[in-house]
Amino acid sequence: HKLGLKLSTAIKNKKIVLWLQPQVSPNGQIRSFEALARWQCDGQFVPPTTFIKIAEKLGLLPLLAENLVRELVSTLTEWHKEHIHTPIAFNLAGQELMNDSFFALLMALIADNPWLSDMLELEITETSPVMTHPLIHKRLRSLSQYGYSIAIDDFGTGQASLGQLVDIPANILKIDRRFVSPLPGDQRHVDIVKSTIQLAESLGMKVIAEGIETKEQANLLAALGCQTLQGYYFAKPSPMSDWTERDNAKA
Ligand code: G
Ligand code: G
Ligand code: MN
Ligand code: NA
Repeated sequence: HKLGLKLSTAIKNKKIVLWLQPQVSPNGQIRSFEALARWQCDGQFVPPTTFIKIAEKLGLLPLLAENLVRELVSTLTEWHKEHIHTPIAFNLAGQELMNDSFFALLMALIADNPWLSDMLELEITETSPVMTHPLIHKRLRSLSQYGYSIAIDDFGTGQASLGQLVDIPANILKIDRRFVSPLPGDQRHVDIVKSTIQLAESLGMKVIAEGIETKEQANLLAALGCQTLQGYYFAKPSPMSDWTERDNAKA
């Protein structure tokens, strides 16, 4: 339909861009960023979940993912030259990883730029059914062997959370905001988050809490041992240039 046509033009003309949201230490220092795709269509932002679904139907998801990852690598290359060592996490849909040429691109990027392994992280969401596909597991193992950091996004919201920890060579676990929002008041959620942080630690994984909107949530998560925090309380996602031009990435 009409939105599909506009989307196809937008993808081909690289009108979909990445915004960055910082991931900070408990005292607010930027440790890394998450890249989030943004498309403004006729002055209105279309949610990424909507345009990614349409792009997939149109067979344009691999092209979109390729454009976005190339944009990210070009920013990271600039940062690398300026000795800015702040990693950026890229969201990877299962269908993107199933695509042979996009997977080959990810492998080639790191083969050509070995320093990328410390700078480009991959976030995979466990909610996608394709994530249980053996080919996905195989490819994630290859990407991990090549040096990519792999984060399990939205942890706890999928059907096979614990199974993923066994099957996927992830080194970062992201606690979904549905567990963070009820903090600090709801004791059951406090207990779940506390156990998740302990689980991640015992597996040698780094843990990131998402969706932090209050000082109380930030303080509690830090007290529970979560060393990396992300959410509107610290900063909303904003255009890449906000973080490069102001030199905030150096913080
Ligand atoms: O930015 P926002 O919170 O509206 O993102 C909504 C969803 O879209 C999140 O689940 C996020 O992971 C996903 N998303 C955002 N940007 C990208 C992207 O570049 N690629 C993929 N595959 N998913 C993205
Ligand atoms: O599924 P994923 O974790 O990739 O989705 C991240 C989404 O969460 C992004 O679309 C981002 O805009 C949104 N987000 C980031 N921080 C907050 C927050 O503090 N509160 C809420 N409600 N959403 C957030
Ligand atoms: Mn994410
Ligand atoms: Na999430």
